[in-house]
Amino acid sequence: MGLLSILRRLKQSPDQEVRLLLLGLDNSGKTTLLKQLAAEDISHITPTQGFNIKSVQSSGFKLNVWDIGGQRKIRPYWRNYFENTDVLIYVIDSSDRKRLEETGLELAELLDEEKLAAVPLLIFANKQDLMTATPASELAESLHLHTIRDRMWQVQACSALTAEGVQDGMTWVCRNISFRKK
Ligand SMILES: Nc1nc2c(ncn2[C@@H]2O[C@H](COP(=O)(O)OP(=O)(O)OP(=O)(O)O)[C@@H](O)[C@H]2O)c(=O)[nH]1
Ligand SMILES: [Mg+2]
Repeated sequence: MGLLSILRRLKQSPDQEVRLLLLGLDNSGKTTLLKQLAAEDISHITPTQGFNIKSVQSSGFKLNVWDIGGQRKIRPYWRNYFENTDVLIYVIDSSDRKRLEETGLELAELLDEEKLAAVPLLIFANKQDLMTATPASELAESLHLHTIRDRMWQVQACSALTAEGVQDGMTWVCRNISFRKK
């Protein structure tokens, strides 16, 4: 390693801490995604009753990822986690056509939250490994995502099960981190 690159590394460290909030309906795959990000075993995941948090390093950032349970009775508690969020990651089960409207309504409510105003939004169109999954572009259209004009946003097709598309999504996240609190 050359002197310059060593100096550059020293200058960059310590990694900047960022807060990522993972939300979405129950069964959408948030915890599976979180474990995939942390390179942990994904074979024994049960519905989240409270929340999980993990820290992962990426692109010179220390990403503190908060995964909150998505069951209907837990959703009122989502708001306790809004503060200081740098990027909101919204996870959708692309194969769950029956709850597409429900997930759209929850997302619309989040976009109206003052504490999440202008926070960049990544939507993971998850479970793309399933034959029955709706393509990400079609989801974007159904949810009228093109009407979002008050923040940066992106839809990323992925499978938390196979990890396909997950890194592409995280690359977008790292490029769009907002440092509103600094
Ligand atoms: N086929 C497929 N199954 C997935 C994928 N991601 C998650 N699952 C499965 O979906 C189910 C729910 O996953 P979880 O990660 O527990 O979902 P969650 O969003 O954390 O659910 P709550 O904690 O209840 O909010 C599990 O059986 C996962 O194995 C995926 O990309 N493809
Ligand atoms: Mg969970």
